[in-house]
Amino acid sequence: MVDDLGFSDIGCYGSEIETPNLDALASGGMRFSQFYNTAKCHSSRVCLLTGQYCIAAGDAALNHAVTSAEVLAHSGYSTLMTGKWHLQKQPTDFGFQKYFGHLSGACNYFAGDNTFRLNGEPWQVPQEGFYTTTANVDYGLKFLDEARDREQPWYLYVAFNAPHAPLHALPEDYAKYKGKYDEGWDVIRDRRIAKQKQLGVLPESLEPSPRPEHIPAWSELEQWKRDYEANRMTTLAAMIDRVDQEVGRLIADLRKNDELDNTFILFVSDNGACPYDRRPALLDVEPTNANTILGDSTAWAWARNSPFRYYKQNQFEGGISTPAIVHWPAGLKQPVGAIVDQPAHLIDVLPTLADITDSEIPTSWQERELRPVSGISLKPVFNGQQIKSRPPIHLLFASDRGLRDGDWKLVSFQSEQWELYNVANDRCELNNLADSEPERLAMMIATWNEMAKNVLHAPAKAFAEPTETSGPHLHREWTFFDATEPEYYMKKRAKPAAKPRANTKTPLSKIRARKNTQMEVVSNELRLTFTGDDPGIAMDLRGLSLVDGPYRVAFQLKNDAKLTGEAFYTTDAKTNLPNGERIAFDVQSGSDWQDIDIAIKTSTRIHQLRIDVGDGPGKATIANLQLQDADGNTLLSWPIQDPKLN
Ligand SMILES: [Ca+2]
Repeated sequence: MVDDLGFSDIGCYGSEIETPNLDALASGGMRFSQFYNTAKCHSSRVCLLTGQYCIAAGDAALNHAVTSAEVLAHSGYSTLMTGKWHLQKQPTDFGFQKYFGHLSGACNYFAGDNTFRLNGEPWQVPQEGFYTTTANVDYGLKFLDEARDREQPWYLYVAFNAPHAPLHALPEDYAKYKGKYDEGWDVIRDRRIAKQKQLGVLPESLEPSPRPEHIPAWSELEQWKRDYEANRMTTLAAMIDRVDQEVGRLIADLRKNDELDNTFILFVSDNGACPYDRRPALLDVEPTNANTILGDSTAWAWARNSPFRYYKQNQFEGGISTPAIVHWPAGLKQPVGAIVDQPAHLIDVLPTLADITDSEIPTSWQERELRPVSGISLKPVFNGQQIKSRPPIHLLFASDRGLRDGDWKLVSFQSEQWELYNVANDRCELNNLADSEPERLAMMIATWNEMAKNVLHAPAKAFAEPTETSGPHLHREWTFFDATEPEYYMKKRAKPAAKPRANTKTPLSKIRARKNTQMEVVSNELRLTFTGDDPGIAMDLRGLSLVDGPYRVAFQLKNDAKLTGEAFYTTDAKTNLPNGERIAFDVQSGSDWQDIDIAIKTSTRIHQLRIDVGDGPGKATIANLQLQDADGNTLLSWPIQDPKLN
């Protein structure tokens, strides 16, 4: 799995970036043209590993799921992983016998971070000669050799962090692409779409989405912006080329060991290209070292998701469509090089792995309450068959929603009005049929809600009524192309006008009790009495200056009931709780103080935070509530002691 790679970012899906090793897997295997991820990092990893939708599986806690590593270990496989984890605990807690990589969602490619682990133990990143993409394969090859020594079949999950920001390329890869993107995004995108049609990845008749209003024509850009933008894409291309080179090292190793024909290989991306521009523009730099960091570009994300609309996090086709290559000469009965247009999703991976290895997916597991797998085995596709019917594919990340049912797609941008498309002839989602197909629209909305409730077990926040769509879809962290100076280039856009919220009287940063909760503040303790559903506390941090994440939320808790605690947070100012990201944490019953420590694995700042520790009615006491940085330094503590902040 690669990270934040766009649909058209590799050669066999239309790219000009040189990816001969991946292209060879495709031409010697098969490709899917409608394979879906979840549009976001951690949720895609949950689906890939568990066969379930992210929320159903217990989100990052995985407490309602078993992983593919656990299933295959039970069948006698050596289970190996390298790269980005981005979930709770560690891979070695979820069935991987060997693990090298970083637990975090992203890190400096040359310097790493302090979340690296080797087989469960902290691992110090070397100060010289380190690059994550390469290190992942160094350890992958080592683990394979060890598994061969044990004469066991093996399962290796390589989770590259590339080409996720920060944009960082090895000097030799960077040099290869320098000057290659001076023509700009309009030309590159047109060329990619032409190649996609010529390859047969997309139909000749497909009408690509036009350049959206929030992206300027390359020809209109000032020279410094062109230079800066070309440099960003040069770096991205170099990072993707490096992934291909490292995949090539893996393939060479399999070939050398006479394992290539009978190894099932799947290549996918966790979400579409990322539009969030979170770094100031640096001009005249080469990001080929730990100290020079560039961020993502909204316009290049548009070109990289050719020919689709929108980006990472959005449930439009640009956010959720991934290249998906399967290589398995001994097992595939599809014509060599076939391109299959049957829809598939990352939830299908575990059922497929279980099917082709004759493994059983357990229905019970110690200390976990398992929920049923939602994916289906893709083995019939490998056998050259058409899957006649499959349940609708449910799409949800934070407030972005969608549903793929047969030829039809229901989609909503950040819970704005539902839109309806016939993707059989309008995969680029250009002709909204919501008004002309009211019955189908209502039926699909009902299905979306029913699945969110009964399949995902999504919290009530997921069902919030859509808001009116007024004007074009926008996000405040998309590149600010109107900037006249580099330092303003990533400036946050003005927040689009939002409906006033019921609790706008809440003072900034002040803690408040949620509905059905009474709170008494005594010294540094928060004494909570729950009188009904959804009890807990919420903090609004939007008026504060706050360093970027990751963070920890730490507190002591005394609670008279056993339950699962939940924390929610938002990473953009536009999203309001109850929308946002969810983290579950364990709470023990009893009268003793428990130490609660919740990791918030975001690389950006958080805006709102909510903690539910009860399941009402009941009582709980929270003491020493703090927001800390990843190193445990206190950033904020509640009740707020500084009167200025109250
Ligand atoms: Ca990602």
